[in-house]
Amino acid sequence: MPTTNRRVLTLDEFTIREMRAFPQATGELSGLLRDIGLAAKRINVEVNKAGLVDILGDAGKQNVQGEDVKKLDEFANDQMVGVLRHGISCAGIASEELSDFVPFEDKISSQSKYVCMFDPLDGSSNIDVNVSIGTIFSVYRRVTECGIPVTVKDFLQPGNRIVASGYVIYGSSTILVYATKRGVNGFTLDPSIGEFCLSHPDIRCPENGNIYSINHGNFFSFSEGLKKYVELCQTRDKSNGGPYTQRYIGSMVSDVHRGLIKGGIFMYPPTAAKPQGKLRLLYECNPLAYLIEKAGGRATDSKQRILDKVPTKLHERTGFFIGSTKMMDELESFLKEDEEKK
Ligand code: AHM
Ligand code: MG
Repeated sequence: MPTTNRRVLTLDEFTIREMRAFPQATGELSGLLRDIGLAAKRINVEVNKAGLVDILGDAGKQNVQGEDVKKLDEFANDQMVGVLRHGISCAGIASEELSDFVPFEDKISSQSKYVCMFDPLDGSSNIDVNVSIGTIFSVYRRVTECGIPVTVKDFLQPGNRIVASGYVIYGSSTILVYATKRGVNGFTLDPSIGEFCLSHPDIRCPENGNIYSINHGNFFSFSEGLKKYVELCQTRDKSNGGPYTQRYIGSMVSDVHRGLIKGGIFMYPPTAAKPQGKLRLLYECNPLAYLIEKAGGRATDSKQRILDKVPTKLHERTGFFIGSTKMMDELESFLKEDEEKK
């Protein structure tokens, strides 16, 4: 019979160990992360059998952003809402798939000090073609007092107030990466025991890299500065690490994860079709920006730090640039030119 390897730390063991570093901690945050881990395991099971059951394809509806909703999106959303509603650590949620936030009004949940925001399945256009997709989440301390239903104020907080954020990627393996002020750690799902096990302790984003990630199809609607930066990526000489490699999965969570591990930059600027940008500040950009900063990288909207943006509505979109600090510095020197020309 195989013996358990006690050198492996599970997600639950890790979060409890982290909690012990704070004698005043109530365990609510560890509970919440455990709930998210549970939802992720259930989503993972469905993602893995997506080709086998009648879960592929559009659900025949559009979400609040006017985009097609896939069945798996709905399933993932239901799992996230379900575990958080029935857990004891979350007072309310907001989701990319729902038009409005949802307060959890039962006695236990409404006493909780945390709210959670998520994109239940990022990169969903990739579901039908077996490409990695993921769940992105962030946790904030509510600003209203505990005991009453949460309000929109609890959700419209800048990213610099995040308590924890992270993502799960359903890929060649399933990995959950999360950040708190204590750092960034990654846990790979061991399917034989159904547990997320610490596989990437204390992740640091390399200062520099040679992979850039952007949808080149939009090239002609990029700003002049951005066009020049992209051209530099392609033409820089060998002694300067060039030419850079271009990679674009179309699931931001996977593109950003690659940058976190290998070094790199991911860019989704405003385009002619999406003048405010495509990606959502609250569900997609803030959680990844918090995580990359905790790992030593940076994220901006080209004018300011993503985490300092004060949101005005739940489904707000933004331009997004994220990655290794040296690459971000260079990119910003080009984007500055655009600002100076205005
Ligand atoms: P989604 O949340 O509807 O899946 O959309 C977000 C995704 C990102 O993961 C990805 O980087 C981007 O949209 C791809 O968009 P495009 O096809 O315009 O390049
Ligand atoms: Mg998304």
